[in-house]
Amino acid sequence: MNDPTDPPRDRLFADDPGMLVDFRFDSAVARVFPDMIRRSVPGYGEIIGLLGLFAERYTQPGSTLYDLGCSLGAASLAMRRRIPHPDCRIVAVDNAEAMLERAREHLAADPQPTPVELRCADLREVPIEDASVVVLNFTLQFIDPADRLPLLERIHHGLRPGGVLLLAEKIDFANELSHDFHTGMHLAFKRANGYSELEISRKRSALERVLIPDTLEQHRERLGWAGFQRIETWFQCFNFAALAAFK
Ligand code: GEK
Repeated sequence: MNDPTDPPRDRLFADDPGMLVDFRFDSAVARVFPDMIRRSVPGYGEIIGLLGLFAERYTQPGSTLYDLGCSLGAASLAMRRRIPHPDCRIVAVDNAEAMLERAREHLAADPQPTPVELRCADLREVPIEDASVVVLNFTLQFIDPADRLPLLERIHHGLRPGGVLLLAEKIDFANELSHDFHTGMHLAFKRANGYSELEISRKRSALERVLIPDTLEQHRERLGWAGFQRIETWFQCFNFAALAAFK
């Protein structure tokens, strides 16, 4: 039986014909987002928790942390719990007001002292300054491929020496066998989490032109072009991976 305090269940692609167009981060998505991402992205909860650990280790005194494409603020909340310095702040950015509205509520209910500035803006236009940690958690994949390198260059420029970019993405595979294996396992993960074939195929069509994944090799190469010195892959589950890129 469902606990009445459970987050609302994602049935967007089961019964909303409006979602048959391109995927949008609107109020319907914001309402079910925690359930949607947990049932769709293997390792999401683990990654969010570990972002807190990165913040604990890599936040520099007096610096700014950025959460770009913050959605409901999960990464900001995880980092805020473990930032070891009292004089830091977090800038959390999203261009979907419906997502930010809920992020505002979640942050207000959280007692941690680090200030979080929520900005409704296109993350491509937000200045990155005096940063020690920058998070792009499942967000770069939604940015126009032509804008990805300039964004990473700006992030690199805005990081202090020793600062880190934490990048998590859905990934593609150049090798067909690898592609089929990982996407097949992801499909099994979604089925096991209660999504029907219809929901899975409708969501795939809605995301087709909106979420464009790169391979891990493309990510590593581009991060190198942007100036990052050292790149570590610290998580992978099927076609989802997380990287830490150090300045
Ligand atoms: C999490 N990081 O829970 N400018 C600002 N925001 C954008 C842009 C843009 N150009 N494009 C997309 N977004 C979160 C999860 S979700 C991932 C990130 C997913 C925002 C968009 O509005 C959405 O909130 C977020 O990026 C992507 O750790 O839904 O798979």
